[in-house]
Amino acid sequence: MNNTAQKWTRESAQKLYDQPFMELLYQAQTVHRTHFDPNRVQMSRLLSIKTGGCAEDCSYCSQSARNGANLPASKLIEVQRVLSEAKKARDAGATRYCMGAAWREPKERDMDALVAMIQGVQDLGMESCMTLGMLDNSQVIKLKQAGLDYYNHNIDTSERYYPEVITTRTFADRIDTLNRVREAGIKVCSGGILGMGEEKSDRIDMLITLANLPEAPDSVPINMLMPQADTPLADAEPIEPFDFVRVIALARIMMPTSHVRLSAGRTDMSDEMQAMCFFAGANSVFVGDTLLTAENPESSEDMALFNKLGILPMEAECKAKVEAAE
Ligand code: SAM
Ligand code: DTB
Ligand code: SF4
Repeated sequence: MNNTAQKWTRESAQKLYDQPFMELLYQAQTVHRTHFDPNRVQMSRLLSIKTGGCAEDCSYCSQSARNGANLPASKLIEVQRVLSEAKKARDAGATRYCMGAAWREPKERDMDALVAMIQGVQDLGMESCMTLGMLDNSQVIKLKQAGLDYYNHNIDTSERYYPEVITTRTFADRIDTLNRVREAGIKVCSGGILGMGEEKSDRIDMLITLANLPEAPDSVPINMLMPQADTPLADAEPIEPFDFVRVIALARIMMPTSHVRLSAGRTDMSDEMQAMCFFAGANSVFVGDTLLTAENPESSEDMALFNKLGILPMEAECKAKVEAAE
């Protein structure tokens, strides 16, 4: 349980954020050590199960049909293909399999295949995660009954900045889906993107919204914008690395028992920046050379970095359960 007894205000969160860098990092690492082994990082693998042609207008995304990126739209891929990819990911060390679809929301006709994917991933002894856009109550219940462990649905930025980035849905729509997912008993994965031209206060406000949810998300992905050609954010000013690390540290302090995921954008980070993020409390990454459509570090590069830092993979809870039952 990630019950957030403390309700964060802008004042209390900003006071933490504005501390000297070393104080902030020391505090974040101290919090981190009270809840986690600082040398373990959870490893998830992503697969795009339906790519491109999305009806939403997210300014950062190559998959929006409304942006100029013109990524060809594919259909939902076959269950067997998903499961053979999931098996490869498991054999390469991933403990959670995350399936993403470029949808505003799933259609009724897709539900049976989604259920089969969840069950297949579970049978492989991995945790399952899906990110499919908005969900209604009956869809949430079907996914829960199939055994879905996590649902990813990012708030992306602050409520103030949200309409500058997306106009085809509201911040409140996002929170509604998050509440439905949590109430159905599926673990929540929600975070955002840094480097979209937002202010420091937007980054802090995004974390306040997440930490002040009725229950803080179990996973908090912090993405660094990967600028995509022919999208409105193709030329966005990159975020200063120390500012990025500060947000990771703040997320760790404000959501002490959540997994903070160093998500998209690692190909543009030095080993030293990633190490600083782990020190600041990040304890989850996506592994494998592709995210949904964009690049991620090669496995060999990640293994070399983890070996240099003495980082070991974190076991999945459900995998441990499967092994104990055998
Ligand atoms: N369509 C679903 C949705 O939007 O919820 C699921 C897939 S969507 C690609 C998942 C998340 O990936 C987005 O919410 C966003 O935070 C992140 N993302 C997408 N494009 C990105 C980019 N170019 N750089 C960094 N993060 C990105
Ligand atoms: C999240 O916060 N980041 C992942 C996952 N959730 C679904 C997606 C990153 C996408 C990066 C751009 C791409 O691969 O197209
Ligand atoms: Fe569609 Fe998701 Fe991309 Fe937005 S982020 S355009 S909803 S795939």
